[in-house]
Amino acid sequence: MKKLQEQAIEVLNNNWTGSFSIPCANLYPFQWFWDSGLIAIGFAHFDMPKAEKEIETLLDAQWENGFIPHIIFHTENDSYFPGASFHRSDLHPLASKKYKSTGMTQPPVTGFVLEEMYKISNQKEASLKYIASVIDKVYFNHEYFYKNRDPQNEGLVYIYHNWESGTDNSPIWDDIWETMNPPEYTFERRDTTHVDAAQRPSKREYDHYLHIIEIAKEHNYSDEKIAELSPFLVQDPLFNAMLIKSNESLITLYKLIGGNIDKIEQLKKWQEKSKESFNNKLFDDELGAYIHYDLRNEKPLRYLSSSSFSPLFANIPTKEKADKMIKVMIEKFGGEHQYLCASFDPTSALFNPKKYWRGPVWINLNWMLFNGLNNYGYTDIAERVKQDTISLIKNNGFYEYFDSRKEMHTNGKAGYGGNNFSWSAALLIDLLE
Ligand code: 9WN
Repeated sequence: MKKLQEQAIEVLNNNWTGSFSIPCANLYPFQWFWDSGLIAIGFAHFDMPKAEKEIETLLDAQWENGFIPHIIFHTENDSYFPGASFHRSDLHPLASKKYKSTGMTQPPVTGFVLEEMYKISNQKEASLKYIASVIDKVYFNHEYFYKNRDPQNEGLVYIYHNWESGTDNSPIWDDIWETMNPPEYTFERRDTTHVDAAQRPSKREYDHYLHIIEIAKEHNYSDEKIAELSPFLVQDPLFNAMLIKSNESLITLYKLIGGNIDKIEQLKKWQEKSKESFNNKLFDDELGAYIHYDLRNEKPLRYLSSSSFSPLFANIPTKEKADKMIKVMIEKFGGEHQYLCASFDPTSALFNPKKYWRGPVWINLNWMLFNGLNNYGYTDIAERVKQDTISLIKNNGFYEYFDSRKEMHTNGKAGYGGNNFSWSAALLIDLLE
C-alpha cells in the first residue's frame, strides 16, 4: 500500500485543474476561497508553482472593491446547486467582469497562507518575490472587510450568511433560523445525489440559505443594505480569528519585503482594536471559550464549537484565557471515547456526530487547533489532535469529515461527506512534515 503522503499527493494532483483546485470531484466542482488557501499549503510542500498558481487564480477573481468571493465559477457544471445563475454576482457594480462568482465570501485565510508558503519554501528569495507580487491584493481584501463589514466600528467584521462562516449548518445558526420564516422554495438539490442526505443539511435549512441570498440580490449585494436588512448578521470568532491571523502574517511579510510603512501601521491599528474587542465581546467567561455574536438581534449565541478554540491559532487569548479554554476542550470535547476535535459540543443535545458541521471532526479545524495549541505550549494535547487526525484519515480515507465517536471506527466507514477531499489531503501533508 502507498504511504499516506503519496496518497495525499495523488488526491491533490487529481483535484488540480491546471490553474486551481476543486475541493472534491462532483460535490464541489469549482474554486472555493478558503479551500484554495489551505490546499496551497499542501502543494507548497511538493509543488510550489501549483501553490502559487492556486493563490494567483483566486486573487484574479477579486472585485474592484477588494472583495473576494467564496466560490469562483470557472466553468459551467450542473453537479452543484446553487450555481452561477442563482448567485448572479453581475448584480454588483464592482464585481469581477472576468469571472462569475457568488456574492458572499469565506474566512480570509490568504494572508497566513502566504506566510506558510514562505516558511515551507526552500527558495526564500524567489518566494518573497512572488509574495511581493500578490500581497497588496490581500491587504486590499482586509481593507474591504474593515471598511464595509464593521458597521459599529468595533474592529470585528460580520458575516451575512452561514456559508460565509465555512461551518454551514452548525447548530449555532438554529437560533437565527427561528427568527426567519422563508418561503418553501422549489429547487433541485445536487449535494444529496453525491452524499447521503443524513450527512447534509435539511431542505428547510436550504430554504433559509437561499432566502438570505435572495434578500442580498434584491439589493444588488450592497454592503450597506445587507448590514441594514440581512436577517443573518453575525460576528464569528473563527472568521475574525482568520482575519487577525492573516493581518499578523501581512505585517511579517511586509517587513520582510521592506518599505510599506503605511500599510504596516494600518495593519497594527486594526490588530490592536480587533484583538481587544474580540476578547471583550466574544469571550464567554462562564463557558470558558469564545462564542458567536448575533449582531442583527444583538445577542450572544452561547454555544461551544470547534470555532470557539480557533482564536488560539491567532494568538488572541491571554495565557489565562487559554488555560480555561484547554480545560473546557479536554472536559467537553476530549473524553476518552471522542476523537478531537468535534465541530460541536459533544455534551450538547444538539450534537450530531454524523451531520456535517453539527458534530463531526473536520481536518481544517484540527490543523488550526494543532498549530494554536503548540503556539501556547500545550504540546501534549496538540500531539493528541495530530495523532487523532492521522488516525481518522488512515482508518477511513481522505474524507471531508469524520465521526468523532471512537466506537464508530471499527470498519473504516466513519468518514463522511465527499471522499478524496483536497484540504484533508493538503493539511495532512503539512502535519506529517
Ligand atoms: C458551501 C467546499 C466547501 C467548504 C465549506 C463546507 C462546504 C459548501 C456546500 O464545502 O460548503 O460553501 O455547498 O456545502 O461547509 O466549509 O469551503 O469544500
